[in-house]
Amino acid sequence: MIIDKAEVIVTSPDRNFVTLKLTTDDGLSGLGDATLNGRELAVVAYLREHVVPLLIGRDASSIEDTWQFLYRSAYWRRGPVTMAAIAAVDVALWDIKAKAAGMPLYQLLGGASRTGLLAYGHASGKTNDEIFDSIRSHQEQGYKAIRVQSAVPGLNSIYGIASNATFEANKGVRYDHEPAQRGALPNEEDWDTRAYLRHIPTVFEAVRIEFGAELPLLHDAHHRLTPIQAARLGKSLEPYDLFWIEDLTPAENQEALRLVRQHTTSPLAIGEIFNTVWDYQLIIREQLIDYERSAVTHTGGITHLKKVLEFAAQYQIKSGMHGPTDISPVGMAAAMHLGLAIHNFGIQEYMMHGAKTDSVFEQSFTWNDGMLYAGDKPGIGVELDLDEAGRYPYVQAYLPYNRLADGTVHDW
Ligand code: GCO
Ligand code: MG
Repeated sequence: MIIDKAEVIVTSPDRNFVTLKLTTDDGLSGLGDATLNGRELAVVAYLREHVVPLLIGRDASSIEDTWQFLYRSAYWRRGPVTMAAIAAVDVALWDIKAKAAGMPLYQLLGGASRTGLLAYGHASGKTNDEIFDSIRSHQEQGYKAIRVQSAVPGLNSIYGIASNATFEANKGVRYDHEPAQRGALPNEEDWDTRAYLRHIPTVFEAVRIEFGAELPLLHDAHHRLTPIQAARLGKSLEPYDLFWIEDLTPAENQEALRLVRQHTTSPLAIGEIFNTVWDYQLIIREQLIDYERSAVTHTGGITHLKKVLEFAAQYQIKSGMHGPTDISPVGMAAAMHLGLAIHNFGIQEYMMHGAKTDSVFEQSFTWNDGMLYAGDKPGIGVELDLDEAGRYPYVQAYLPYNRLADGTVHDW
């Protein structure tokens, strides 16, 4: 099993995706997701210029050795570009190994620890009534756990809220905020932490009154708060029994969560922008979080994320893998196989992709009654239609950013 071909495929059906396809001399192929939203081409160049030449002629079955070789030989370790590139190689090699074994990947990872994966979707709205409609639409689609994001009175835009058009078109379920096709410059949004902290508890109070105590609810603060503001939000949401509050403080500062943890029993999740176990070292050891949010795609693939999650398991911390639409179906499938195999699975984020994306990536995972099922096809169970992919060339797209009322750039 010698790697004799490595192709980096860029396609933009509903948004940009970067996929690595490795082929071996005995005709097996594997896929890995290398999508880094808004910085896609940096990973493309990293792969094409620096990684592909190292792969040709290597033994496709040496997954751990290839991982260590790519990580250590670069000398410049970690970081989202490097780790997304390594992740793509790693997942493609696992896909090949599982195909060679004639097994779905989760079997090689130890076999299934559960029958399916509980997933959560994204409800949002500008008013409480819109949020209620969006929650109901999600429930009609089967979702049993729901993230709730709300507009804040006085602010024009806010993270995680569907535009009117996408909300209507997708009946509140599929929305493509942070889409491709944003044009040449990023959208500027506005932010006011005090207004947000006043408003969000009223939203969760209304949602609990409308939907009762049972429904697992989640919320994402998208790294916008200081530790003391985060502590206050955690405390003020305690009566509404959230499944988790995510990314309360900027993720770079692990120590910030010490203060938050001292003040609230709301469960905490962080890590969608982390890339390695080193980013988690302090918060796992000090038990400052309850769920770790890393995606296979951004955290060095199956090989590395499995190690991070095993470390987390020693402290009863569970997985809550990142799964927005900027993770491709290849990345989602990899997450499902890993989530099925590990003991400490918590929940999987799942935003459905659009029809065009589904036409490029032929998927065998399924969605039924709020649960994801990885399927039993050999490998990760996703194939890429190169002709379809070729119909959708790359589109320059940036994530939005925030400014405060006085013009200061704030965390987005
Ligand atoms: C989430 C995330 C995403 C990110 C996006 C950035 O919880 O799903 O916060 O919505 O903003 O992945 O590319
Ligand atoms: Mg998030």
